[in-house]
Amino acid sequence: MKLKKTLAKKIEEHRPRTTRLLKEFGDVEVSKVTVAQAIGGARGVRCLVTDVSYLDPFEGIRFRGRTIPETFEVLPKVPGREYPYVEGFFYYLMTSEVPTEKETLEVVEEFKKRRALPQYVKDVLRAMPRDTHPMTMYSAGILAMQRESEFVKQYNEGMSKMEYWDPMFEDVCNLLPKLPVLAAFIYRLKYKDDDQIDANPDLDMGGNFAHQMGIAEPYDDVARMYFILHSDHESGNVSAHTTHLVASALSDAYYALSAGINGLAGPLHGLANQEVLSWTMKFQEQLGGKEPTEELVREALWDTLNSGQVIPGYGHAVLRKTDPRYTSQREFCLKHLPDYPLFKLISMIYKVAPGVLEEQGKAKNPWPNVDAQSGVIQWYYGLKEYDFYTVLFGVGRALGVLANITWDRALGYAIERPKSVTTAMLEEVAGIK
Ligand code: AMX
Repeated sequence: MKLKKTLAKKIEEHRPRTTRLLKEFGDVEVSKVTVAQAIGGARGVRCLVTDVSYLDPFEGIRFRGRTIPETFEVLPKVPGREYPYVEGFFYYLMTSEVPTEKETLEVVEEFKKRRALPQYVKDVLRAMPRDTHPMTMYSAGILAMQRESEFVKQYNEGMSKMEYWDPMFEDVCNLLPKLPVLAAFIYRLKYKDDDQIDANPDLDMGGNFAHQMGIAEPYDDVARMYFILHSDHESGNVSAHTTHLVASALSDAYYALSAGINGLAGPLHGLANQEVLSWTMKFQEQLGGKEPTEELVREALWDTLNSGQVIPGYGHAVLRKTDPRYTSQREFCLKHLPDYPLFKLISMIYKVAPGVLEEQGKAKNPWPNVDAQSGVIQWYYGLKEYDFYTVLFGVGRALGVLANITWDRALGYAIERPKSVTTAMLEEVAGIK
């Protein structure tokens, strides 16, 4: 595969930079750690390295140096469709090079060969109670496939550190194409009486996902957009960091991704998209058929805050402006579903919520994040089972975190092991007698 050859070349080019930094500049200080950071989730401590994406607090995410619109613009598009191939995006994330159409199609074909879900995974999922959360099923499905790991096989046979990235890459390319298939299988198992739809050999990753979900066009483009938008958000977020942390112990891609997905399942992280829809539906129920107004939205948001809960979909640990992933999805809505009542309500919340959060004065960022806007699109295209939404996030997130752990192996990043201190030690540093 040209992808693998290009990656090998990029790795060779990159390795001396990391070696030089470590050997010649290892003692240079990058960041200090305050008491607030030690207690408060290491917010802002600069101690992770990734070149796959970078998150600027005001501009938002750049994938390999390109903004979201630039990324969509530059990648090869599926003929007749609005959004690029997810496979081409993966090529780009991995290598930083924009693939040609031919290079993209080679990945599309390779991924088709690798995407069939093993029967035992289906058996495992069918054995789980149907009311199991789909994120639990998704994580379990990934973990069940760990026995397939090429990395483990080659590691047990004995392999040089310099070659670790190769079987990791193979694991990633075996696992990634199965994820949308796994997600669609879980969806049809849980919500459609296990009435499964076979893969369509003519379709790319996004197209086949829509097909196996049983949702018509333009849902294929929604899937492509969604997977790309949710792929990566630099390395410190819970899902990316967890995947990296677990992989740092030389655990394989299956163990690492399954762990990262468990982190994504938390309501302060990926589950927020489910929470947004659940909040909105409850609000509509309370209205009992009345037209929503800005005043009613404001009251409901204050009720949420006053009962000690967070407003889902708003705020961010790093961002200090509206998330461009929110904006990108909003633009999709303005084009495809401008008059849809639920979109209008989400827009009304967008108008009111930042003011409410500012008035409350706690959140450092009152603006919406990706999760405030994603559910309405799914709902519009008929995917109303909102506890499934985080699985979609989890398929997208895999693209970024799996690219990252391949590079972790290539650059020989160490096992992660920050140092802890006791409360008494902090008190001593602070000068408390
Ligand atoms: N609603 C109410 N309170 C909020 C808030 C929100 N949306 N966002 C932040 N706050 C509160 C915090 O809970 C914290 O309160 P505390 O002092 O009583 O503990 C205070 O404001 C300061 O927090 P912060 O520094 O602004 O944010 P953070 O870095 O600690 O947390 C996040 C970031 C995303 C967890 C938080 O904004 C939040 O809970 N948002 C709602 C959940 C959500 O949308 N999560 C998805 C994030 C994106 C993603 O990962 N998918």
